[in-house]
Amino acid sequence: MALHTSTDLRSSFARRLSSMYGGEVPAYTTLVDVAHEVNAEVLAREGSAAERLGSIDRVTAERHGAIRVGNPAELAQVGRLFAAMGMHPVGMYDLRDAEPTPLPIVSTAFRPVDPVELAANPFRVFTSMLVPEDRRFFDAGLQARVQAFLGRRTLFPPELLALADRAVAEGGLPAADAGRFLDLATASFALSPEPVDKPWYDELSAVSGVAADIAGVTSTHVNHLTPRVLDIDLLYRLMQERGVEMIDEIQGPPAWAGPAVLLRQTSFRALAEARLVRSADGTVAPGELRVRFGEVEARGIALTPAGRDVVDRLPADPQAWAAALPGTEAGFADAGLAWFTASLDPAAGELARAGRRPPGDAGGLAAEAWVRLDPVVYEDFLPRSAAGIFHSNLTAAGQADATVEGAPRDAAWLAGALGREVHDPMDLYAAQVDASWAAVRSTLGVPG
Ligand code: OOG
Ligand code: NI
Repeated sequence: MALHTSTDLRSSFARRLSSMYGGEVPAYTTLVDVAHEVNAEVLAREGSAAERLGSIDRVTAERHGAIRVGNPAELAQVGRLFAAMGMHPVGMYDLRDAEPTPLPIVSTAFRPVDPVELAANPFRVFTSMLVPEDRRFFDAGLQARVQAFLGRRTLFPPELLALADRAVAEGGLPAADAGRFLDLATASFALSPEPVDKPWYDELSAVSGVAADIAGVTSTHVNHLTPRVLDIDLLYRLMQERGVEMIDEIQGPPAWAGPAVLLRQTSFRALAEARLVRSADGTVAPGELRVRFGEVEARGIALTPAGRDVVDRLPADPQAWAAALPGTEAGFADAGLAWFTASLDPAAGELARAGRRPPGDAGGLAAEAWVRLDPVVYEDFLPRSAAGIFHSNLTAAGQADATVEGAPRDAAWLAGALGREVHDPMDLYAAQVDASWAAVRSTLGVPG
């Protein structure tokens, strides 16, 4: 019997999570409906240009999730789970010195790294881990209690992790095991009906709302699931018209006249959800928590390090962008500011028949239309936007003592905790572009 591959498991998991989350948070379903409405409108308005940054099928199915865990052991288990779905850690985001609100977490994103896998299903999960060792947030006593609490809980049943390891070792799972894997994986991210221990939750909320969400409860859950939209400004207006209160702004690049780059995101405010709450005297009563929110994103072209150097310094002001950057894709390509893959231009055959010889340089090959350039979509996240989204959705701002030394955490540390390589996003984009040029040069017989 055919195995369910990592690609199948990733697509099924994304769908299952989406239907579970839609049941838990009905506003998410509204957001997905409006996103689809907007995408259909952009497709009708722009035709094939709307698919320049991904097919409408990919964009319609596209989601990112956000989850939060407490310690390296839990993070390593998340790594095993996502490996079975062909999702690998990419990038390290340190939100502990985020502006305007430092957060006691470090994060990575699990996602496919192969362009073919991204095209098949680009599901990605922004995954944050608490850093209770960081003295700016936790004193020694609280650190010890947080670690003990986390040490006592089990987020993922051993059967699930064993199935995940088997899927990796055997290149997939037979149907029945795949079904069981998906059931257990999805259930691991459901909101728990367990009463929340109020004094403990409140103590952690005083440090940070994120600390309480992570270590104040005995299980983990999806924080949000984010659909991709082709016109985020339109979506923002439509959601407001439907009476959904959005955060004050769209995070990331401004709406400007030039090409869409990187990532623009916005969200609606965290919703009150019914949760059982246990008070200090032991009584359990219905209460509510505001943690989970709805987010939507628009993706643009991935920028090179040179492009990031320019853009990361710019204010979110369309005029400043127009003054500092070229207004077209070709301009970005010429200036080396964004990533583009190369492929044989349909006109190349005619040029060859007319007796022309392809030039050796990349610029000439593109200018003379031997080679066409296609933008590489930004597949990652932006720490500043992530911090902004966290901040606008936290009820308690929390506190950090900037006068003490934090705990050092970097990508190498994260790789050690995960027991797997943490890919550098820029290396992935560069490798994809290099491979495309090597292939097209070999077809044209032009040495690199
Ligand atoms: C993650 C926030 C960051 C994004 O899209 O930048 C994020 C979280 O709330 O756990 O999801
Ligand atoms: Ni998000």
